[in-house]
Amino acid sequence: MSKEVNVIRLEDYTPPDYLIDEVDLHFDLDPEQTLVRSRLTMRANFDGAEGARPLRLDGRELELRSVRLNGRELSPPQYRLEEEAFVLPRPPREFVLEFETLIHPRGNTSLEGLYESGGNLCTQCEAEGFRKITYYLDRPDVMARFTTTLVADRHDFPVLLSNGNPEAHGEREDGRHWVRWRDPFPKPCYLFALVAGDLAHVEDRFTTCSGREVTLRLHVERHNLHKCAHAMRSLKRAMAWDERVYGREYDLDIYQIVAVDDFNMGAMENKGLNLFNSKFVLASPETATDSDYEHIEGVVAHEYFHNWSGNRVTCRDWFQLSLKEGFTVFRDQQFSADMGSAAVKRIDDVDRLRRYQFPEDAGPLAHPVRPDSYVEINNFYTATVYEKGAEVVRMIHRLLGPEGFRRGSDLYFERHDGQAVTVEEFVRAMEEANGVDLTQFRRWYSQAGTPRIEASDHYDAAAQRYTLTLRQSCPPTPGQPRKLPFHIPVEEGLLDPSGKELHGGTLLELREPEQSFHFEGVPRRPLPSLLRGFTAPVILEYPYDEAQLAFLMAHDGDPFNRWDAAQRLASGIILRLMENRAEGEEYLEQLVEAVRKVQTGPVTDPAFTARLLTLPGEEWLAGQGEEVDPVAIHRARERVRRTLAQRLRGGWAALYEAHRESGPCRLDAEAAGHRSLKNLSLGYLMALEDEEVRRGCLEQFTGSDNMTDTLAALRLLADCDCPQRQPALDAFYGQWCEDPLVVDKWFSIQAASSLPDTLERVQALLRHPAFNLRNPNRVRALIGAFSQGNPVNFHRPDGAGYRFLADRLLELDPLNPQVAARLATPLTRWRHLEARRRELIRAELERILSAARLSKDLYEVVSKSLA
Ligand code: 7MF
Ligand code: ZN
Repeated sequence: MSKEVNVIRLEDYTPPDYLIDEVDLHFDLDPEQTLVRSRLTMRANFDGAEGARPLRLDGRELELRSVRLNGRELSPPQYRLEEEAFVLPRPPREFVLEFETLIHPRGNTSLEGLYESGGNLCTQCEAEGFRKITYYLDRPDVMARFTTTLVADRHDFPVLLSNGNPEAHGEREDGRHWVRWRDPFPKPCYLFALVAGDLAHVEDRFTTCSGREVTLRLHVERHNLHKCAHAMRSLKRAMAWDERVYGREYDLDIYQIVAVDDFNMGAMENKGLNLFNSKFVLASPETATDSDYEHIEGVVAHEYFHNWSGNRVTCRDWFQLSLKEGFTVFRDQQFSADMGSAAVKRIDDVDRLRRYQFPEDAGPLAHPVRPDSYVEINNFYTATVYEKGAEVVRMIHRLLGPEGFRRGSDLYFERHDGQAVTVEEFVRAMEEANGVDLTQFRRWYSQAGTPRIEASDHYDAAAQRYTLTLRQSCPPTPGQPRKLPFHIPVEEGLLDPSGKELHGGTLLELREPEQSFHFEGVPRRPLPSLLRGFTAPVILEYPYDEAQLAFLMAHDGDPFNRWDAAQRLASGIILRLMENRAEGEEYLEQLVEAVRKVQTGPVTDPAFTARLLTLPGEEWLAGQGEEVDPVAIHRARERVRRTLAQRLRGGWAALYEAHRESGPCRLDAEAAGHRSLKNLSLGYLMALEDEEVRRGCLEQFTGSDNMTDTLAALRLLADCDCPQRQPALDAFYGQWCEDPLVVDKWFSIQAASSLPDTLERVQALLRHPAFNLRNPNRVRALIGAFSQGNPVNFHRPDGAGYRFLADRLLELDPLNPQVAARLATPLTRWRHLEARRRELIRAELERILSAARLSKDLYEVVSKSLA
């Protein structure tokens, strides 16, 4: 590490020396220059007998105009300004500090703090953005009551919003008006928000379980008013669900959501005033896909659930991020499972975990769910903290059962309401409410890496006894060469040769490095179905042969394991074909027959069947091997896809026809399931490279009345070198060029195409008038889709894909370091690649590192990747 960086460590945590009880904020808003006045009512939080301690308030890029202590203006050396702090050497024990600072929203391209988006002003403060607004104790264990007064031009900014309930408003002579908001709940400053703009809204009401009336408002640009219904419906469902399942009621008179086009992340749970990336709010059947609808429901619920898991009970420090994020992701997953098909939801969540979190846990940036150090906290909003954190909460839920978990969550919310706490308090509430000991289980929070379980078995026919032996291990991760054994819940079932369950649903608790479990009275040698429902975030290996996997795929009583068996079967075959091993061909026959069985069998849940027939992703396949060539993986997978297409052509055509809807598009989950199976079938048919199929695909593209079918067809056309390709892409752009969220889909489809000239096309699209490096959605749609969603082209053997990404990172970093650091992820995933590509990536990482001015964000990701 050449650069001097400040490493923040969990072990260094100390409580704040000063607390803030009340904050009075006053904003004189203007895009060029905003005057912020703050009045902080503060007191010492240490024993006075020790003498005074200096007060250090965080602040970044602020222009200090004046500061008063108890009404008296201060000047240096009464205070001191540092690069990122205001220091008062000897404050009294109780005092009022008043600041006047200037900030410049229009010049703020980092989209953190107060910034401008589409002519409106808005804020993003999590994790440490508030310090870019005014001097403050910018840490989550300082909780204060906020009052916020917004003053702005009435014409440009008719709508003025902040946290809490509206209290007063008025007009001024000079064409400006003002609104005052008061939030009665003490909160850390990361939950602060303001919005000023020319926005329209839709309004609804929700009556809480105790009979209180809550006003719900969704603020969007006027031309998007017709795209709000789904988000509003999702919000009301989430509110009712949290009352029913967790006994949690909303607590203010009003709940508002604002859609913003320039937003670094998905959304933000600011108290009473959520800010959303417009992509997770706006939907209409013509412009949004079924998966957009699902994501919107999930994100709206996630942010709403934070009102309790995050806001009423918040985090003591940022090492505890998973306390609110892991728990809230688990809650939104439970909610979505209740709203639709639970089996499909579980498959999608696990698929996501394996695709994003497993590689993180196996790479140079691996860290525990509760990290013990960081350089830039924004880099720790990771799949590990979120998705693995949710799996850890899910394991507690599984170990305690739904009622026990509810007892634990009730105790947690009641005991810690209004507090800033740690993961430890969460686990302890679960323990105490249930009289259990989770000491060993806590290792899930402190040890990184994906544990492996090797399963083996033995059947004693004479004694009718079946013995299952599980051995666990966990690979070394940065800073953690050796691991202690985890407490792992493993649900199992035993199948007899007819497919009947001999024994099912038992939860085995693996605690030792190696442990055997005995099953008595087993009449025949059973086939084990292991880790049903994916009860733990581990890699479980058992020496299944292809016939056994095909059997489980058809007969397992657990739908998740049916899917998992299909994935195992297909992965094994693809990897063997890649290594040119002869038995690959033979096993391919078994896959064809297994797929034929599914194709011709009864379909009860089409969305599930679609998952069952989807081949494992290239990233996941790559993660299975070492010294991997991503191009070879792509070819082997395509080969399997083509074989399934050719051998089962009639079956795919029949499925396609059977799941076509008649009449106008319906938006319910059932209709969406049919579309997913229909479009999967079309995908196989398109692998035939058949002119008639292409015409049919174009017909679907042209004739569709919904974005799901349109986009599925366009994606397939964009992936084939055929005459229909360019006209379809042009027509799509022509129709949707006014809608940036749809244009993003157009960028992504082209960037994800497996055609050989894709990188050159992506480079040309950088100069397209609709592309804008300052907008995170555009960046992710084009550059992100290429580098994260197109392995065969990103990993071009000449290294041009890596060079392209590194160039973009260097351009983006000075504008928006958070997004740049996140976009760098594909360059951190080199460990499993073959030597030449590893070297090419290393060279690009070194080139980035040698750049003159690198942000902390990008520096941390790149330097850790090289270590
Ligand atoms: C659903 O967690 C799941 C995860 C931080 C920003 C939203 O509520 C959030 C914010 C990031 C990454 C993922 C999500 C969020 C953020 C997210 C959104 C919806 N507190 Br960074
Ligand atoms: Zn969250």
